[in-house]
Amino acid sequence: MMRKIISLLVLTLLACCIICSCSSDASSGDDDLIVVGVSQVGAESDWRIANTESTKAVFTEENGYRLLFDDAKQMQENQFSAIRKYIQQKVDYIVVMPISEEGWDAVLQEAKEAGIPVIIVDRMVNVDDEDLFTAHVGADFYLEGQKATEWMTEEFADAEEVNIIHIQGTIGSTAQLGRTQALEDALAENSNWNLIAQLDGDFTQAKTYEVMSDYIINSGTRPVIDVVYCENDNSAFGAIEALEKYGYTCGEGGVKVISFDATKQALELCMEGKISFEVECNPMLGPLVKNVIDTIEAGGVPSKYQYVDETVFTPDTVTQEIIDSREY
Ligand code: GZL
Ligand code: ZN
Repeated sequence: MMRKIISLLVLTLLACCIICSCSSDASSGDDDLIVVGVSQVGAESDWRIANTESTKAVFTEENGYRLLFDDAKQMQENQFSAIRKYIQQKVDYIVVMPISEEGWDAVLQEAKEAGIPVIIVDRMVNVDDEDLFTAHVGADFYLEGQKATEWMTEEFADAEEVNIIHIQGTIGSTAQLGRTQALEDALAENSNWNLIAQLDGDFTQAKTYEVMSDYIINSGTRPVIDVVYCENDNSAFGAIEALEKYGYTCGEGGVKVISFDATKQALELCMEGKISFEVECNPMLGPLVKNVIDTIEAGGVPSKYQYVDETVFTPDTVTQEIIDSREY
């Protein structure tokens, strides 16, 4: 008798597992929504938050989508598990904002074998086979860096020596690699430019404040700083906080802070003169990603690489009107 009850229990349990596993199949939902699984880096910066908002704003039920969203909290492992979860759920598309360039071949191969198109957004992946993704929507980070170094070349054309502190973003991310390469190439071109420190600010205000403060405190004699090249705005906020805490002024007659992203808060600081040069990096990529998916849904082939146009700002060009009109 007991044996019968146990086997009945096991059978019921088995039946439940089968039912719930297929109901977790996203594409078998009872609607004809296009299911998009998004793996986002995290929420490390204002830029990232705007990028997330731009993505959520387009993949709505009214637009015909069901959005599955995962915040990886800046850990690549979490991105891998999110993508594998989406594959299991048989989503229609996978969108990845990769935290760094390396390590993606295996998980993207699994998505390819599952027949799920992958769209890479913002930063890039460095994979052997570029067929592992359908399209990349992002920016030219080296060009962004070049815009900054061209400004530096003009700004310091008559300077004897230029002492530069370089605050890098998340090491290994395309944004860091491109913006760093541009600065390092310009350093090689200008023998009177001195890289007095290269610090990892990880794209956050807190980390940059910490490494910048440590550098100033442990420098012994007070360092002469002409430029702080910050690879994003949140790093610039942390650098300015530390510089002012230790008696430096930022702007005309003081330290020239360069930054990337052009968030509203940064443009306010630029208008105040505390940020001397601001390179826009556009986070509003949601519509471009939706356009890629809509093209595929309509039977078309999206262009493989799509860059967004981006501009620059200085204290002379930024106005309150520009700031008020910005989306992020
Ligand atoms: C750039 C993006 C960078 C931003 C940072 O496209 O990857 O990551 O510049 C963000 O603010 O953290
Ligand atoms: Zn950009």
